[in-house]
Amino acid sequence: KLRVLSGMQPSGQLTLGNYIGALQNYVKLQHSHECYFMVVDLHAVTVPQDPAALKEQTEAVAALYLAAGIDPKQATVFLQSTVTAHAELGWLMTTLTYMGELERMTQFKDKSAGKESVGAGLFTYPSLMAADILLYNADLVPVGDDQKQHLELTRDLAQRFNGRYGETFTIPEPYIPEVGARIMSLDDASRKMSKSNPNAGSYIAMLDAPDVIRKKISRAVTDSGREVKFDPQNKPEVSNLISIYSQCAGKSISEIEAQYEGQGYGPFKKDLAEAVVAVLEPIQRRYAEIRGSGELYEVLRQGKEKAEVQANRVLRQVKEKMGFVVL
Ligand code: AQP
Repeated sequence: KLRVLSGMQPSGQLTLGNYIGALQNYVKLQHSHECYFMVVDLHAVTVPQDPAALKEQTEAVAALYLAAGIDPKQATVFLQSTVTAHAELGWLMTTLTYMGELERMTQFKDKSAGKESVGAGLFTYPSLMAADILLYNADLVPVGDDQKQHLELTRDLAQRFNGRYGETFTIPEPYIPEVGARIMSLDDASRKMSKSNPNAGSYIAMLDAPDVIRKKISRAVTDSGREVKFDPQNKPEVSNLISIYSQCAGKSISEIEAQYEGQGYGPFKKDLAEAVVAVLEPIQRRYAEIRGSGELYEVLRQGKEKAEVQANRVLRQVKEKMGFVVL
């Protein structure tokens, strides 16, 4: 079986973008692949986090994995910080990474833009992400479009290590969905939907109540036209909504265009909201059950144990190859 690894940051509430771009693919892949899905809490602290909020969000992301359909019997679900090999290999990968490579990362440029001071961890984050993936010799990494560049760097680092120290790492491939890899903000179609956006109207959180979802969609920016037409260049806002609709309702883009021909945006937005609610409501119900049941920590403990076996094996190999004394 091919091996899959991916993760999400508990840096806010998971959004519909996280779900469509990544989480729903995790759920699909678990049946055919050996999967490791983690909550990347060490990445979340690359920007300041309130400790109580971090803990709550970490539990929420893990519970949402399960609520969305990840079965801990099929896939290993764990918290990154509980498997200490991540931090260790992360450091070793940092030493292998060139400053210029990190300077080219667009996510760093976006997240540091206009800030007076940013933590060094925000800059070196891609090296830790490489470690996350390489520790499991993952073949496939399901991610949204925004992570493509980081994954390229992971591949370069794996090749560099293998070249210098001998074949060690599998070179991972990205697994990027054709539709929905980049869901845009509801208030600005030039920016991706992001859980850390301070404007809650810009995203749909997976845990938003149905009425909140309806309100956010009715307020989503469109254009002054009235044609429901997929044309990302000229109609980025409407095209984004069509992508969301297509993913949530399982309809093709041309079906949606035909369905709303000549009707304007009103009926389209109404149905879109119901399609989103239909996807998220059952997940929210399961989420409430999971948070109430107390099973989460046990799942995460077992996940940690399984992940550790694999990660420690690779870390040991790496340290031996680099010339550390391994006792
Ligand atoms: N807008 C999006 N459309 C499709 N996929 C997306 N992903 C993120 N935003 C979108 C994918 O979700 C996974 C988890 O992302 P992450 O937690 O590692 O952080 P991120 O990529 O930086 O996502 P956010 O939501 O924008 O978080 P913050 O605001 O904390 O930076 C990844 O696979 C990502 O591609």
